[in-house]
Amino acid sequence: MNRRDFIKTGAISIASLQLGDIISLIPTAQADELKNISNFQTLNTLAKNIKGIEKIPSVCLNCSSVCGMNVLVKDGEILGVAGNPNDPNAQGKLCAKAHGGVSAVNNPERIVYPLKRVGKRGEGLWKRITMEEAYDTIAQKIKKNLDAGTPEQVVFHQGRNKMGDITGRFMDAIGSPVILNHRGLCSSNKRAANYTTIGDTSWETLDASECKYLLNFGSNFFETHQGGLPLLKRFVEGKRKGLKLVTFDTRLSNTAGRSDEWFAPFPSSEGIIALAMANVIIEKKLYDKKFIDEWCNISLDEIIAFVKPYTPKYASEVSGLSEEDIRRVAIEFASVAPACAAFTNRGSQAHQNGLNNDRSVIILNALVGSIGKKGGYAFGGSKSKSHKSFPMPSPIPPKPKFTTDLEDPRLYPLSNKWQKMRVSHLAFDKLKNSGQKIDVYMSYTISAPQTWPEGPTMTVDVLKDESIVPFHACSDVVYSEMAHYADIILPDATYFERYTIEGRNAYELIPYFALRQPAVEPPYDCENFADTLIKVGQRLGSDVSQYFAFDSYEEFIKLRFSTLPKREGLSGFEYMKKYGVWVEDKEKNYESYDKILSKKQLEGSFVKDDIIYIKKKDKDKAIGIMKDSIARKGLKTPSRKFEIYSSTIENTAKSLGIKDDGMPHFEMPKSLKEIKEDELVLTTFKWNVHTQARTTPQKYLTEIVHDNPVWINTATAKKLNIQNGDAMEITSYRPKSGFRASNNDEIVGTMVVQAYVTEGIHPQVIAISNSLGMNFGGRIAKGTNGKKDNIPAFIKEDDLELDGNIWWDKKYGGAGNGYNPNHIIPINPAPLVGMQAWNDTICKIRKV
Ligand SMILES: Nc1nc2c(c(=O)[nH]1)N[C@H]1C(S)=C(S)[C@@H](COP(=O)(O)OP(=O)(O)OC[C@H]3O[C@@H](n4cnc5c(=O)[nH]c(N)nc54)[C@H](O)[C@@H]3O)O[C@H]1N2
Ligand SMILES: Nc1nc2c(c(=O)[nH]1)N[C@H]1C(S)=C(S)[C@@H](COP(=O)(O)OP(=O)(O)OC[C@H]3O[C@@H](n4cnc5c(=O)[nH]c(N)nc54)[C@H](O)[C@@H]3O)O[C@H]1N2
Ligand code: SF4
Ligand SMILES: [Mo]
Repeated sequence: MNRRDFIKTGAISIASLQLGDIISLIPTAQADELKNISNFQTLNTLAKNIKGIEKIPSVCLNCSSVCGMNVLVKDGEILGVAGNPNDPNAQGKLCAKAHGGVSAVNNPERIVYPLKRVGKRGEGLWKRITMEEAYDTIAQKIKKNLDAGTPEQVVFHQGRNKMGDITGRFMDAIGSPVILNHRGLCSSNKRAANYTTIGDTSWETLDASECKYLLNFGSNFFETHQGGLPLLKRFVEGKRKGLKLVTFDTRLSNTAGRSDEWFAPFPSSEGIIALAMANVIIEKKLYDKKFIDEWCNISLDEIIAFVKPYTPKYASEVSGLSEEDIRRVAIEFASVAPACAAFTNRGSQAHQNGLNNDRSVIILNALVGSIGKKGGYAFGGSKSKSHKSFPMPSPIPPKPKFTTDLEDPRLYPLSNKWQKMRVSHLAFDKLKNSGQKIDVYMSYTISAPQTWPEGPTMTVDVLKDESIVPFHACSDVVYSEMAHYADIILPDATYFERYTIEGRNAYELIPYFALRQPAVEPPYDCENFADTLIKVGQRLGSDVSQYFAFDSYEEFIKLRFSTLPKREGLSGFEYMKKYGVWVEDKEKNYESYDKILSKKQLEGSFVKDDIIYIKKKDKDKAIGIMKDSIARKGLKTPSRKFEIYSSTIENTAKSLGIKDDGMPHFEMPKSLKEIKEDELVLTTFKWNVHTQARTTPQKYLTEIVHDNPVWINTATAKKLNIQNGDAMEITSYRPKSGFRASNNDEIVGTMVVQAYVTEGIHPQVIAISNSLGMNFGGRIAKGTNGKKDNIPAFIKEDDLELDGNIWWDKKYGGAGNGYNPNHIIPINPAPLVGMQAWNDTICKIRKV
């Protein structure tokens, strides 16, 4: 039965669960007979019925690259997706995950009703309720805190939330600053490195199609990366013109394997490799003197003195790379400047010293003058029209005037300096061990029990404890690891069924934005969480409801687009619905810092120490820099120049009693420095067909990858008598510095997992992917066959492909659902920024 029939026949064919019925959602692993029924019709149907297919422009959200797509719809049913050629970033390309994502819509294990917990938290007993009851219950819990004057006890925890416009408005309206997110797990060191040096951006936007040499420190952009597909598309174009790619990854990722050269450095040594390359570039006089003189905030002589100690010999000792390679690659890189770029990602930044690693890499671009240049370390992505540039409907709620230690931790002052990056991986520990109380916890697109360090242990302990988390409302599309610990589950619309104003770094360096719009209606009681919040807001009394005087999120988006000029005779909203994308009529944004400020821009400005300011009430705002008596825009750092030395870092460190002269420096994290011969470094990575915790319930993707053995080097395995496929036990230890530091080998956890023996990894490193090892999320995520009828909260009709066809079920000799490594990875925030140092975990292994 297809989706249209679900909708048409309504109540008769929907799930058997009646209002008030109670059911158990603890996953039952009743095996079914393997059946050879295949009902895979999508592609066939698509080919046969090519006529009459509607193309609805929208935006993919199966990962954070947000590529433009056309959703192919016939008779109210999604047949598939194709790239939207109007999208300037992905330019009509999509990856496998985009196609796999379609299965989330008609997933028979989708949550389609609001559910209320009965029994104990985590017991898995649920009662079907109405959406009205859900709104009222949540509103009442929140109202209690508003009446008591404790709005900060209402916490909103978001993951990849693309509707900050409405969720932020909601939190502002109720007066709570406590918004937690995922950034400290993801990219805050990298962002902080870009902000301290360039100031203008949290993220580079490589001009790869024009580039001749890429130095990749720990990005796997063939498979992952936050702008992966748009970058890869341009990389391929560059490659045709002779672009060379050199990758530093501890593991032979698909990017490393397809690079011209792959080096596997010792973890955390990326910074010293980059600094040694800087040393070589200086020694060989391959630097761009003009850029340094004009745009760097320290002189060439100061740079010479600063890089002096970082010799190729020193870097070789630390990283294991040869001196010759470091020299040669540095020379090759600098020789093609400015059409070259050195860049980073989680391989370099997810360390205790990640901020310095990434700063050291970015500085290479400044030395050779490729910052903002054609083919270089371009940026200007932040100039893309983001949802921030659209007006918010009035009245606009004021921002709360206070913060709490939960979302604004005093120990990590740089976490929220430029952007709200938080250090949310400390939040659960704080709730357990500090006095901060909360009352209402709302979670949205986040699966902390799965994706957090110590998620399956610490996070779950806290979420289960009703004295710490008295009330938890979770919005989700499946019965996830997070939903299992909720009191109310809100059935969300999938990203095929809702609106969002989207946009990312503009890889064409021309501002753009996109619209995600519903291609089909959400089924049953499913509702965009934005609409749910609007309805809850309307129930919170006039102080709050005044900010939610619109019927729906669609109306909210229309109001926000109301200032767009007409195009092709269409209103902004109509234009966006038709094309999905708006590209500004502008030139490519190269060397934005060199732009001359216009008379209009300079109106009311004054100059102090060469910096141009505009008078503002609170603090004068810097808008440019005088150079040879000409007013230019400059970079958005305090000095308006590229900052090799950072006063922000020096001063922040001082405020915490940490010694730091503000220059990037290399210091190996204590645990790694003191690593013993029988110890290894445990690292993690992401799969090409999985995204975090969101794709595992999607059948085609999980059919491709459902297992994640631990990568171990052949020589290391041989020493321990471990063969490919053997079970091995990993024991991990607390870090020797930082949060909960322990010098006594305090164990975090152990896990037994299969070995994947390969030459493709550093001998002192092991690697395991995340995204798998789910306890919930349905039969696909669990890797277990079972009868659909056991889980009547979901769409009643089963998908015949799932009905007993999960061939990787352990019961049939398959690999099962894989492993989640996060219970053995310690919470480990890096200094100043608080980024989780995922790749610094010391462990020991033994054959079992
Ligand atoms: N070991 C290890 N752990 C990691 C990482 C790693 O490399 N290694 N990576 C880290 C990184 S970079 C990040 S960003 C974090 C991400 O971690 P998360 O933010 O937790 O992951 P997501 O996959 O974005 O969110 C998953 C949740 O959103 C739900 N969901 C999916 N679609 C929808 C929807 O449309 N609506 C609603 N309401 N819910 C939805 C899913 O069912 C799931 O419960 O994980 C981190 N964890
Ligand atoms: N397919 C897919 N795409 C995604 C995502 C996804 O989950 N799946 N997630 C999105 C998100 S939220 C993010 S943050 C990005 C992440 O994008 P990336 O940062 O590119 O991905 P990761 O796999 O986290 O890490 C990149 C590489 O770092 C390597 N590495 C680990 N430790 C070290 C080390 O100590 N040194 C060095 N040099 N390398 C090391 C790993 O082997 C891995 O290949 O991808 C985004 N895109
Ligand atoms: S890279 Fe991410 S956003 Fe782009 S098509 Fe693939 S899953 Fe979708
Ligand atoms: Mo991430």
